[in-house]
Amino acid sequence: MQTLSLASADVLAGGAAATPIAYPGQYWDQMFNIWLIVAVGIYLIVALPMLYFLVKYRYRRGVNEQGAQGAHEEEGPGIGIEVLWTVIPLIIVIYLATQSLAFYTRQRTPPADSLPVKVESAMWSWNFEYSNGKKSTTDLYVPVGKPVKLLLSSRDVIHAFHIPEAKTMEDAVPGRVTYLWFQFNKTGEYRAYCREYCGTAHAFMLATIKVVTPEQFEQWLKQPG
Ligand SMILES: [Cu+2]
Repeated sequence: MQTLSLASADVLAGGAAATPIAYPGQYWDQMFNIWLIVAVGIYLIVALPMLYFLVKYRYRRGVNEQGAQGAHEEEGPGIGIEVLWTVIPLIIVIYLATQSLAFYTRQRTPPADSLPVKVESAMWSWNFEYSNGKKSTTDLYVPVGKPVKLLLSSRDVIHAFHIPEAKTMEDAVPGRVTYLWFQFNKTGEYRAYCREYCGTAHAFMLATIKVVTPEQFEQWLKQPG
């Protein structure tokens, strides 16, 4: 059900109707697209008239060489246009700020039915523990279509758990528990990396996220070990 509600939220946010490969990556893509559209729009509104005026009012010998003396100081651009070019950018930046805050909140707030997994990092490995006590190293098994909340800690130095496909990352810091959440909507294997330089074997500090069907996951979870 969570998959459905997350997917319908995407449609409301103007995203693609097709289920995305992973959350919260999808939210970042939507935000990127919104900022891109706004930025390109503003660029065109500014740059196209600029190019036109550049040609129209270019210097030509003997043509209007004195300029309209004092005209700007006396008349000014007018209060109407002043208000217009103050209010419109204000609305745009308020929109971008609230939109960004909404996306940020979604990507930082694990859905209520998230599957909790403890992640202990150490030079140089990732160790996972599920709520029934089941442990694994390097391989993180998760069910497809289900949000997963990772509770990160570290035994030694600062590491960072990074899942490129889900566009999410969080530091694992000694002495405290940090978190991130993600959800994969397609079975398969995805890579996770340590994204905080943590010593000699940092580059080999990898994990594999094995996204399996809920049945396979339940079966795996019940196996001792
Ligand atoms: Cu590391």
